[in-house]
Amino acid sequence: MTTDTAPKTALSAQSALEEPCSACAEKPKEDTAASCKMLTVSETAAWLSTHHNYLIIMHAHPDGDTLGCGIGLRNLLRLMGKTAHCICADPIPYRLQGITEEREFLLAEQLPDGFFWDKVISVDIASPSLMGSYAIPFGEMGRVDLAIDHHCTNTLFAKYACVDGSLAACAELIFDIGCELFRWNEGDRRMPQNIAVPLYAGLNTDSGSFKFGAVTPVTHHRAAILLASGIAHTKITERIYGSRSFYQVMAAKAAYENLRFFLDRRVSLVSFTEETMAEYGLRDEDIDDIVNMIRGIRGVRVAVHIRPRAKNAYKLSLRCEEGFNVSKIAAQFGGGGHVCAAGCTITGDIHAVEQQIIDAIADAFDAEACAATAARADIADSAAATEKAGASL
Ligand SMILES: [Mn+2]
Repeated sequence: MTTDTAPKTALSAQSALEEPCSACAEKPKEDTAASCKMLTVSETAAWLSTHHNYLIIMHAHPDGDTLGCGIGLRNLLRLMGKTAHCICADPIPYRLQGITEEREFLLAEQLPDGFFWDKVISVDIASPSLMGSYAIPFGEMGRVDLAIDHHCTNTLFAKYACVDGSLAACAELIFDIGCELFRWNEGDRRMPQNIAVPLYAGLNTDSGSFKFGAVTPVTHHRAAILLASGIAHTKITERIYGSRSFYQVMAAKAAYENLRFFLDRRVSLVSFTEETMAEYGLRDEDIDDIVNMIRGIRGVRVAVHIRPRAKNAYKLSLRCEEGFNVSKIAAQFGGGGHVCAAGCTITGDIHAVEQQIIDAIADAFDAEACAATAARADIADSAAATEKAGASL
């Protein structure tokens, strides 16, 4: 167990924290990483046992994983006899409202009177900017005590971090922490439903319904234990995937009308501007799935969805086939994410933003082609050398 006396200011870089992540070999940024201490799952469980009043922050524009982690962790902490509340800078999309039975709002101003937290935890958040309006008061002021995350691009902005970049969902980490404390993975102990439901929703959504490359036998083992708790999994997935709103259908229609291809049809791209959003009456949550819709097209290696974020700023969602790495491209624009699913924000007018992302992808394709040519030349050289050596015998 570690003590709670981490230095509050960034000092010299600690070499141990700069080890490349095994999943994507990205390095955390040195300045923010300097004072962060990594915790294992069991150290995290012990840390959670030590303190009493927790505030949990989810990322803005919440997805199933951040919500599942926030609500699952909150209910886990309450089971431990702690006080815990969650906050999220943006409203919960309709399809994810089933994750919590309480239909509560999760805004900071709606926290109960008299609640004072002594520790702040972020879940599924790779960097402070992803907290939306809570980025400055919490993330950038260095007020996050513990970051629990599965992004290998985590900037280690918190005092402590429990990060495993190899996991399909951050919910798997909350699951492991819960099992460390309550041994739900042993014998016939059952995880309470108010923890298993949000964790299953997080795991199912972030793993692409168990389709993504990060899914392992252990992922399925965790899912098996969640199902064994008796949750109504079809009810959860029906709410999440089984119905679409009128506006989600309008978003799909607008996306197909705006779909374009670049670089010999290896890149599919849909841009939504403020005008497109207004024309179809779309809100941000209506267009979350567009990038996945334009991803599974034969011959397309990278899918790009561009949406308005602020005045003259656009958010880009990137997806790619296995063997390519969109998190590297997102990182060039200050973003991040996973190898096959990443995002970033670029400022400028829409045409300039499109040009920049296409240029970056073209450069990556070129670099890939150069590497392939060099590898072929190496093989040819070594074949020639072998032949020469054979001839001289
Ligand atoms: Mn996640």
